[in-house]
Amino acid sequence: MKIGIVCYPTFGGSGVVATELGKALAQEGHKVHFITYSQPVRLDFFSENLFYHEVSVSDYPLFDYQPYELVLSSKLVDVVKYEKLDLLHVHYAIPHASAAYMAKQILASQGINIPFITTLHGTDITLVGKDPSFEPVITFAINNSDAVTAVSESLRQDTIKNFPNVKKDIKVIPNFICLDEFKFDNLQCHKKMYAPNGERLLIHVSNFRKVKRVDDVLRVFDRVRKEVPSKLILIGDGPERANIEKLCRELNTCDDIKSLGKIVNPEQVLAIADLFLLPSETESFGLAALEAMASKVPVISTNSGGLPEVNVHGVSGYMSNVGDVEDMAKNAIRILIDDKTLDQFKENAYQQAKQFDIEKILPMYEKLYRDVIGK
Ligand code: GMT
Repeated sequence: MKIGIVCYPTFGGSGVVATELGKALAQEGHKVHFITYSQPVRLDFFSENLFYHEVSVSDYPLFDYQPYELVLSSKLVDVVKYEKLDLLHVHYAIPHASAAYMAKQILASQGINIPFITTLHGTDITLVGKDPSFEPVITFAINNSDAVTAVSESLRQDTIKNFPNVKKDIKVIPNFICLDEFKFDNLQCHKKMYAPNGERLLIHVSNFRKVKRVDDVLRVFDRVRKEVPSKLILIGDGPERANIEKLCRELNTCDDIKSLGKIVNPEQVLAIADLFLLPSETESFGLAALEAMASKVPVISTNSGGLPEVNVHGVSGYMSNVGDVEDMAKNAIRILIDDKTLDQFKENAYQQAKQFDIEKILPMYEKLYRDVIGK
C-alpha cells in the first residue's frame, strides 16, 4: 500500500507513535510518505520505502498567524496525486483531520478518491478539544473520516463524552513499542555515572507541560530519597522547566537530580533506571510509561485516563489518585526497598509491555487500511 502519514514531528507522543508506525509499515514493504512541517524527530531510519514531504509555511507579513491547515491541505492534494497514495492516516485531530477532509474534497472534484483515517491521541480530545471553539470542526472531521481510531478505551469514552455529536464508530488500537529496540543489557555500567554509590535511579520523561505535574515528580522523589538512597533523572523540556528548577531549590534536592533535556531516543537512559514516575493529571495512554516498562522499569503513575489500561496496579507498578504524592512515594518505596522485590516488578513490567509489542498492533492497522481502501 502507499500510505501518507500526517503528524506533529516534535517530541510529543503522537508524533513518536506515527513515526514508529511508519517505520514498521515500511519494513513490511509498504511505501510510507510523511507529510509535515519538519522531519519527524524519530525518523532516523534509512529505508527505500520511506519518504518525507515538507509542508513549507510562508511568513507573509499580512498573517499574524500562518494558515498551516491550508498549506497542509494543498500539500496533501499534491502528494496524493503525484505519489498515487492509497490512503492518508492523520495523527492528532487538530488540525490534521480537517486538513485531510479538505484535501479529500479537492481531490474528489478532480475525480480522485482518497480515504483518510484519523487517530485520536489525547490532548486533541481531552484538553485542546474540550475548548468549545474547536468542537464543531473536530466533530465534523471525525464524522467525515473514513475510519477513526483512539489509542485507548478511555480516550474513546472521552471522545463520546466531550463530543456528543460524534456519530462515527471509534475503534481502539492501542499504542505500541518495538520491543527489539529496547534491548540494552550492556548499559548497566553507565549507571554508576548517575548513581555512583549504588543508589536507586528514578526517572521521568515528558514535555514538561502542566498536565504532566512534574512538580509531583519532585515531591515524590523528595519523600523516597529520605527512605531509600536515590537519584532522579529528568528527560525532556517544556513550559514547566523554570518552576521545576525553583521547586528543587526549595526542596533542596537539586544535587540529586540530573536534567538531561530533550533526548530523541530515551531508551538507553531508561535501560539503567529502576523506577519511572508519571503523576499526570490525565494521560490518554501514557506511551512514556509503556516505553519504561519495555525497558524493564516499573511505573508509579496516576490512575487517570488510559493509564489503568497500561500499568497494572501491584504488578507492573502502582497507581494513585492525581496529586496523592504520599501514596505514590509509599508505593515507590515498596518497590525499591529490596533487590528481590525490585527485580520481580522489573520482570512484571517487561511482561506487561509485551502485550503492546508492534507485532501485535501492526496487523490491526494494516487490516484497517485494507478495509478502508476496500482491498
Ligand atoms: O502529552 C503528550 O506527551 C503529547 C501528546 C501528543 O499527542 O503528542 O500525547 C498524547 O498522545 C500520546 C500518544 O498516543 C499518549 O501516549 C499520551 O498519553 C497523550 N497525552 C495525554 O493524554 C496528556
